[in-house]
Amino acid sequence: MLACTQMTALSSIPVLEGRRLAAEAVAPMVDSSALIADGAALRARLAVDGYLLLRGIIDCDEVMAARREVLSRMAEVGEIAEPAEAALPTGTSLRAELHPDLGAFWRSVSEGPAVRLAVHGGRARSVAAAILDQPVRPFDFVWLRAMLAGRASPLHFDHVYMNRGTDRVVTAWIPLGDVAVADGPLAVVENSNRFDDLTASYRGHDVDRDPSRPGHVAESAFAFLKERGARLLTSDFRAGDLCLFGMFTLHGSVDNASPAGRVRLSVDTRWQAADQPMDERWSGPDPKGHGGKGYGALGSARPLGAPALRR
Ligand SMILES: O=C(O)CCC(=O)C(=O)O
Repeated sequence: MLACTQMTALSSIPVLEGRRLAAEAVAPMVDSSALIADGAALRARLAVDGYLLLRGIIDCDEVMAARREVLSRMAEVGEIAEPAEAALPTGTSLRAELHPDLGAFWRSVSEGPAVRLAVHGGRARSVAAAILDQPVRPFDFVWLRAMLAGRASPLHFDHVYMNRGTDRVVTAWIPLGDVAVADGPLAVVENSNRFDDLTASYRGHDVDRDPSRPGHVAESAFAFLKERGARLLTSDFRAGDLCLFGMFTLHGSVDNASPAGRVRLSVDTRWQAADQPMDERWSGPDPKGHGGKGYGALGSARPLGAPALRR
């Protein structure tokens, strides 16, 4: 039974590709928190909606400790002004001078003890186990993102980046702190888990084996949504919230349009069935990542303000 879900109005209409969406092109994600104690209901809801928004899953103190840990490392390299909690960029960066191995620096931030506790801790694990209905293990690699005002992630399926192990993988998107719509949170395309033509065209694509074809939807998101008659779903996320989705739910983020210019922090992690093979790019003590570049291939591993990367 799929009752007990909630929709809360969005605090603002998201901006995408520098333009505000039409009000009718966007809607709030459904809040499925009421189903948390019922694994079968969570799985059924995920199968229907393609995502699960679950509020207050991770201990808020743990999330805020992770946020402080990341911001203090970015303040150390001169990118975030003091007090670092405000997450305001200085407009300059000493990251490349102080840490010529940018991948090693971002790996050290991503492996910070507070970050790891928040994103791989017991609450996140037990939700992932309920979704996959068996014991789970996380990818060792985590995607820590520091998104400047004006930035967003393009629409994509996760499958194309991580399909060398098993298909039994779920993504967990975790805001490090409150991320209101204006801060540029995660967004999913409504019903995209049922875009069978698109799933068929991306299934089996591996962005590292075939770099000639991008992993993301190359056309404008505005045109894409119009063509499909689909809405973009997002939310005002609070510290402790979690959004889960499968490998074939189209998602990205909306523009960080923070009036204050605040940096948006989040981590996306992956959980998979523990008894299944793992994609070798994302496992082990020093995951190889895309093209063997490890954390160095992540856009956020570059000095804050460096041009965005798209794959
Ligand atoms: O946080 C973002 O901007 C994108 C997140 C994402 O692509 C993911 O969670 O897979």
